[in-house]
Amino acid sequence: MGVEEIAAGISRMEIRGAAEIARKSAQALKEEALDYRGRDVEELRHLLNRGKEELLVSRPTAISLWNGVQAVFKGTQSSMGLEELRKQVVKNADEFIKRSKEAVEIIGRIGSRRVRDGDRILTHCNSKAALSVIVRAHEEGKHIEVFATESRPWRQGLLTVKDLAEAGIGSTMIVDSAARWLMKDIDLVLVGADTICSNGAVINKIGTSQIALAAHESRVPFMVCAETFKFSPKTMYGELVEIEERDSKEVVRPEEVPAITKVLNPVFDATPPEYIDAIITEVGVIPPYAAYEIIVKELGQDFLFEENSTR
Ligand code: RUB
Repeated sequence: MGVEEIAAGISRMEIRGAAEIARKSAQALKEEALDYRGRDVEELRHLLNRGKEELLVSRPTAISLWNGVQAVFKGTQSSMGLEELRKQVVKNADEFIKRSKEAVEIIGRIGSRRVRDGDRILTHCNSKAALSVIVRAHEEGKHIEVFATESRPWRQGLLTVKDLAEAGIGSTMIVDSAARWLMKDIDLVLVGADTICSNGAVINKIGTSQIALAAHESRVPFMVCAETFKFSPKTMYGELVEIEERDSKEVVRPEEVPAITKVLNPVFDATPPEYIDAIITEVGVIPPYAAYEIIVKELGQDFLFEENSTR
């Protein structure tokens, strides 16, 4: 699939989840480079930059997408010839995709150590990183009970219960508003992340912060499972995270509400670091306050000063 198709698929939510949209975007840029039949390096560079712009606007909140695209452009200096540029883009994309898949596996291994036999776990939306921890704990023979929120309006909870069933794990689905009611019976909350800010705040599916608040109130550990490419270098330089607002028709049909009624559909929210007990990454379990260090060590800061890098 080309850049246009991938960007459209991401916008329409056919391709979703912070890690997957980043991997598919890297793959699309790689294919753009491989499919180029011309002989003009500047033309290829232009096509790749145009593709990057198109992909970046397809879903504005997840920094994973931005980090993935940045990774593809790493080391592509203006002095490069056509074949050199093509090779570098392909190499970068392959490396990013490989490393991002490995990260999910490592997060599973590290995170499962925090799951005890008999734990009742609550998860929200559909995070492959959070599921990796749950599935690994199950494979290790821990008897766990899993509760999944419906996650309106897209009902990603249905994907989660299917993913769990495929791994042989039975689960219980609840409506989003039942999360606080259920919290008295929960031992651990595990969620994913779309973006982690330099102050440790976590941006994830709308409703995550309410669950974190309820967990905090009940003293239930609230942990975020996230690869290092979910951390945002942009926030280190003062940029705020744009919270995507989608079509209100995803929530309700226009004819179902009075004409003077507005319907809002923000799809992500921010959970402050004080409600987060730990972030499980592929480089270890960290407190949210260590986000700044992860950004500096794992993502570097130099590229922020490159041309167009803050897009
Ligand atoms: C998905 C969502 C997930 C994160 C992390 O939202 O909020 O929790 O993206 O997912 P949407 P992963 O369905 O709107 O993309 O761990 O798979 O990267």
